[in-house]
Amino acid sequence: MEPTGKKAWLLIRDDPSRGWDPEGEEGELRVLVESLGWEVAGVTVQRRPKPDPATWLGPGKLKEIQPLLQDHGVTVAVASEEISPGQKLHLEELLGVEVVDRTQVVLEIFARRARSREGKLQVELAQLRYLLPRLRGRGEELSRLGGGIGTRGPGETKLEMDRRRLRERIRQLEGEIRELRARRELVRTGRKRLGLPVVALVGYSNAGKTTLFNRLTGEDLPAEDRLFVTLDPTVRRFQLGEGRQALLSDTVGFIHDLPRHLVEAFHATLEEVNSADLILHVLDISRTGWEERLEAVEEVLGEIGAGSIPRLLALNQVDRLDGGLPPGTPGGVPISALTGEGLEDLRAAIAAALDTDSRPYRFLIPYDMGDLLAWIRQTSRVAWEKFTEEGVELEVYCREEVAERVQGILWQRFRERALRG
Ligand SMILES: Nc1nc2c(ncn2[C@@H]2O[C@H](COP(=O)(O)OP(=O)(O)OP(=O)(O)O)[C@@H](O)[C@H]2O)c(=O)[nH]1
Ligand SMILES: [Mg+2]
Repeated sequence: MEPTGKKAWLLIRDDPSRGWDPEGEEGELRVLVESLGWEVAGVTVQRRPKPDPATWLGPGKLKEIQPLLQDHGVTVAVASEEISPGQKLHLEELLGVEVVDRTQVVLEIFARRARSREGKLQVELAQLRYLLPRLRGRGEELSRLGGGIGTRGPGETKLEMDRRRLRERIRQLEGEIRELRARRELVRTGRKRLGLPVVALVGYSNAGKTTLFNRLTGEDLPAEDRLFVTLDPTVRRFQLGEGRQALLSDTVGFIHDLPRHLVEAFHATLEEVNSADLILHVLDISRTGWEERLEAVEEVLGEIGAGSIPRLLALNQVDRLDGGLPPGTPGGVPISALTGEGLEDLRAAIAAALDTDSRPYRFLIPYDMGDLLAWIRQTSRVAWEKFTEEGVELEVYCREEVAERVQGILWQRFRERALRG
């Protein structure tokens, strides 16, 4: 846990139409705020289907809690959803303390967790895009940016100058991210040439994606009981059983209402998910609120354009269940990434899911083409093999692109032989 800093008061707008119960909302906001090392001194929930345009929560309620904040020595109030710059200003006036919203909290967690250059650039971009419409001429928000002092043009106010610098920095970041994105695209193309299908792990933050990734690939990436431990995508080979292999990618976890700025800025990272052959959705089935988390992940998948990629659901953390699976559990493979329970079933289910767009092909592979034979065995399900005089004859179920490649290699070999006479 990071060193304690602020004393926070949570403000929650309970909106029945959002389908989130206020306890779930409160629990998650508390975890988010505590991840920053802030202490939660109290919570106020107001049932309010529509936010007040000026003050977000009702002004009466706010006046009522103002002295409470004073008594508890609260230094910051946290709004449970993104609020407008005007609402923030009014809230600060009414409450007499700094007000931040959930988006800012999430952005700050991301900023603290980012390790790679790409991760840092993406977080900074998201933060600046959030900040730009909120600059109010105080200029102090810019102190985080550090760096040189821009020169003021003739007649330009401090605020205008700050905005201009911010826009310049945003443009610069967008350019750098574009370059990184192009490089990532190249790496993906290279991977495609391996011919192995790509399985992308997705899921709510803290569901157990990295723990499962480590189990399946034998890696040792950090997995912890905190939100947003993973920010950078990692891709590794893993075994599907019967000698078959695929690539597995681990990436940033989702939460409900993932700030729009983050989804946009993390496009390069999220493209790992978009380009997958199969999405393996890891759901923590042991904790209440899994329905909402399932829904939230589906929503983000839709937002990033991955809605039509085939899914497989892994019902994780079954070791924590007392009885069986909770009523209404959707179809999926029950597993425990921690104990390893169910992982063989999961591998088989992944293989089967990848086979859905496979068709049967028959090949004859000469004995001196051992590499090709090994590659076919890794990428495809072998129905039968026969050792004949000319080579190994086999029937496999594979995707068209794999079959085309094998046929291409065999054809080239045939031509070389024919030319030599
Ligand atoms: N009991 C139990 N705990 C698990 C299981 N899978 C993961 N955990 C724990 O849950 C916590 C989160 O696991 P991670 O693998 O970091 O989760 P994640 O989905 O990668 O999370 P982010 O990267 O933060 O989005 C860790 O403390 C794990 O030890 C499981 O099957 N059973
Ligand atoms: Mg992780």
